[in-house]
Amino acid sequence: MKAGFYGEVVLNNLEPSAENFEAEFIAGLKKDPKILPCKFFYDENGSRLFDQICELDEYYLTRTETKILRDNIGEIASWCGRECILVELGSGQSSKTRLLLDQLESPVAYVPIDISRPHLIRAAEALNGDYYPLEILPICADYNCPLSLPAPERNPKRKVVFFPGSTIGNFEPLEAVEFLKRIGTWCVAGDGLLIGVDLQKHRQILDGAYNDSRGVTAAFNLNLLRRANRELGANFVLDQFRHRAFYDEGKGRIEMRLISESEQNVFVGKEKIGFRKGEFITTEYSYKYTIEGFSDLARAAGWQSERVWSDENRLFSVHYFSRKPEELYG
Ligand code: AVI
Repeated sequence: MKAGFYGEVVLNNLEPSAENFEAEFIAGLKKDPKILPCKFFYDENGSRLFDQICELDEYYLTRTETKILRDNIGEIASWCGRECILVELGSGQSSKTRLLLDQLESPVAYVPIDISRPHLIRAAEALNGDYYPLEILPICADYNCPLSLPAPERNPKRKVVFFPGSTIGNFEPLEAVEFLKRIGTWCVAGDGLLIGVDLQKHRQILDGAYNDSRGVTAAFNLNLLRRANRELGANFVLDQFRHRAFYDEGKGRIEMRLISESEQNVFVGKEKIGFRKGEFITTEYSYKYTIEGFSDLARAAGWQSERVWSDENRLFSVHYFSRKPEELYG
């Protein structure tokens, strides 16, 4: 533990059980076409591979969002206001959070929520002490499931939900509306949502970002099968599946797939799953929006657009929304 440590970081553990993984995994493979929820990417190895993706030259999202945050951090912090409680969804390494915490005026508490427990604990402990007397209240959970937030010791003036990385793009648009509505139930009128959203752009840039030349995204995608082998006793032969991501311009989304190289049967526990040669599992959608399109989506969920920041090439956007009073969206 480091010097200046402010008490123990106490983890609120709502980590999903292994049974959830097994049931949802098998159900997804029995669908036609086969599809798995992308939240299963993030075991410890998957989270580490995702961190590596974020450092790739081709994966412009992380560095562009970081630059937007850095270039506008004073203004962003003033939208958040003084003595806020910052709730971060899918906090990972909490690296962008430091930019905010360095600039926020007397933040009361930081609540990182992440599905990967080791990752979350490491990140929370690394922050703890550096921002004394900020309370750090980590929650290990699938933030898609209902959860209630812990009460900090001091009363915050405003709650700000921070959802960077364009993870909102991994929801189908209607699910994204439902999700943003649910986030709204944690909030009162005037609370904030600071959210990173990837923008629609030339397909060549997107193809490169999701089919990187070093094969890190391929390893990240295939890790899902490796995880099933380890945790569910499945017998996927990894080199019998190939990663491929492509951009569907009409739908404005990247589709990530694992394509079967041969006709084969795979066991997941006692379940036998058949694959035709060329048949694929969809493992992720990553929607890309226009600024207006995303503002409309958030408005439908009860959030009012206040300010949008972007980079000079219009690759990525960071939005600040306020929770509308209930009578305006109910
Ligand atoms: C976490 N999420 C926003 C990433 C994305 O870009 O959709 C996940 C990812 N998949 C492949 N590369 C990165």
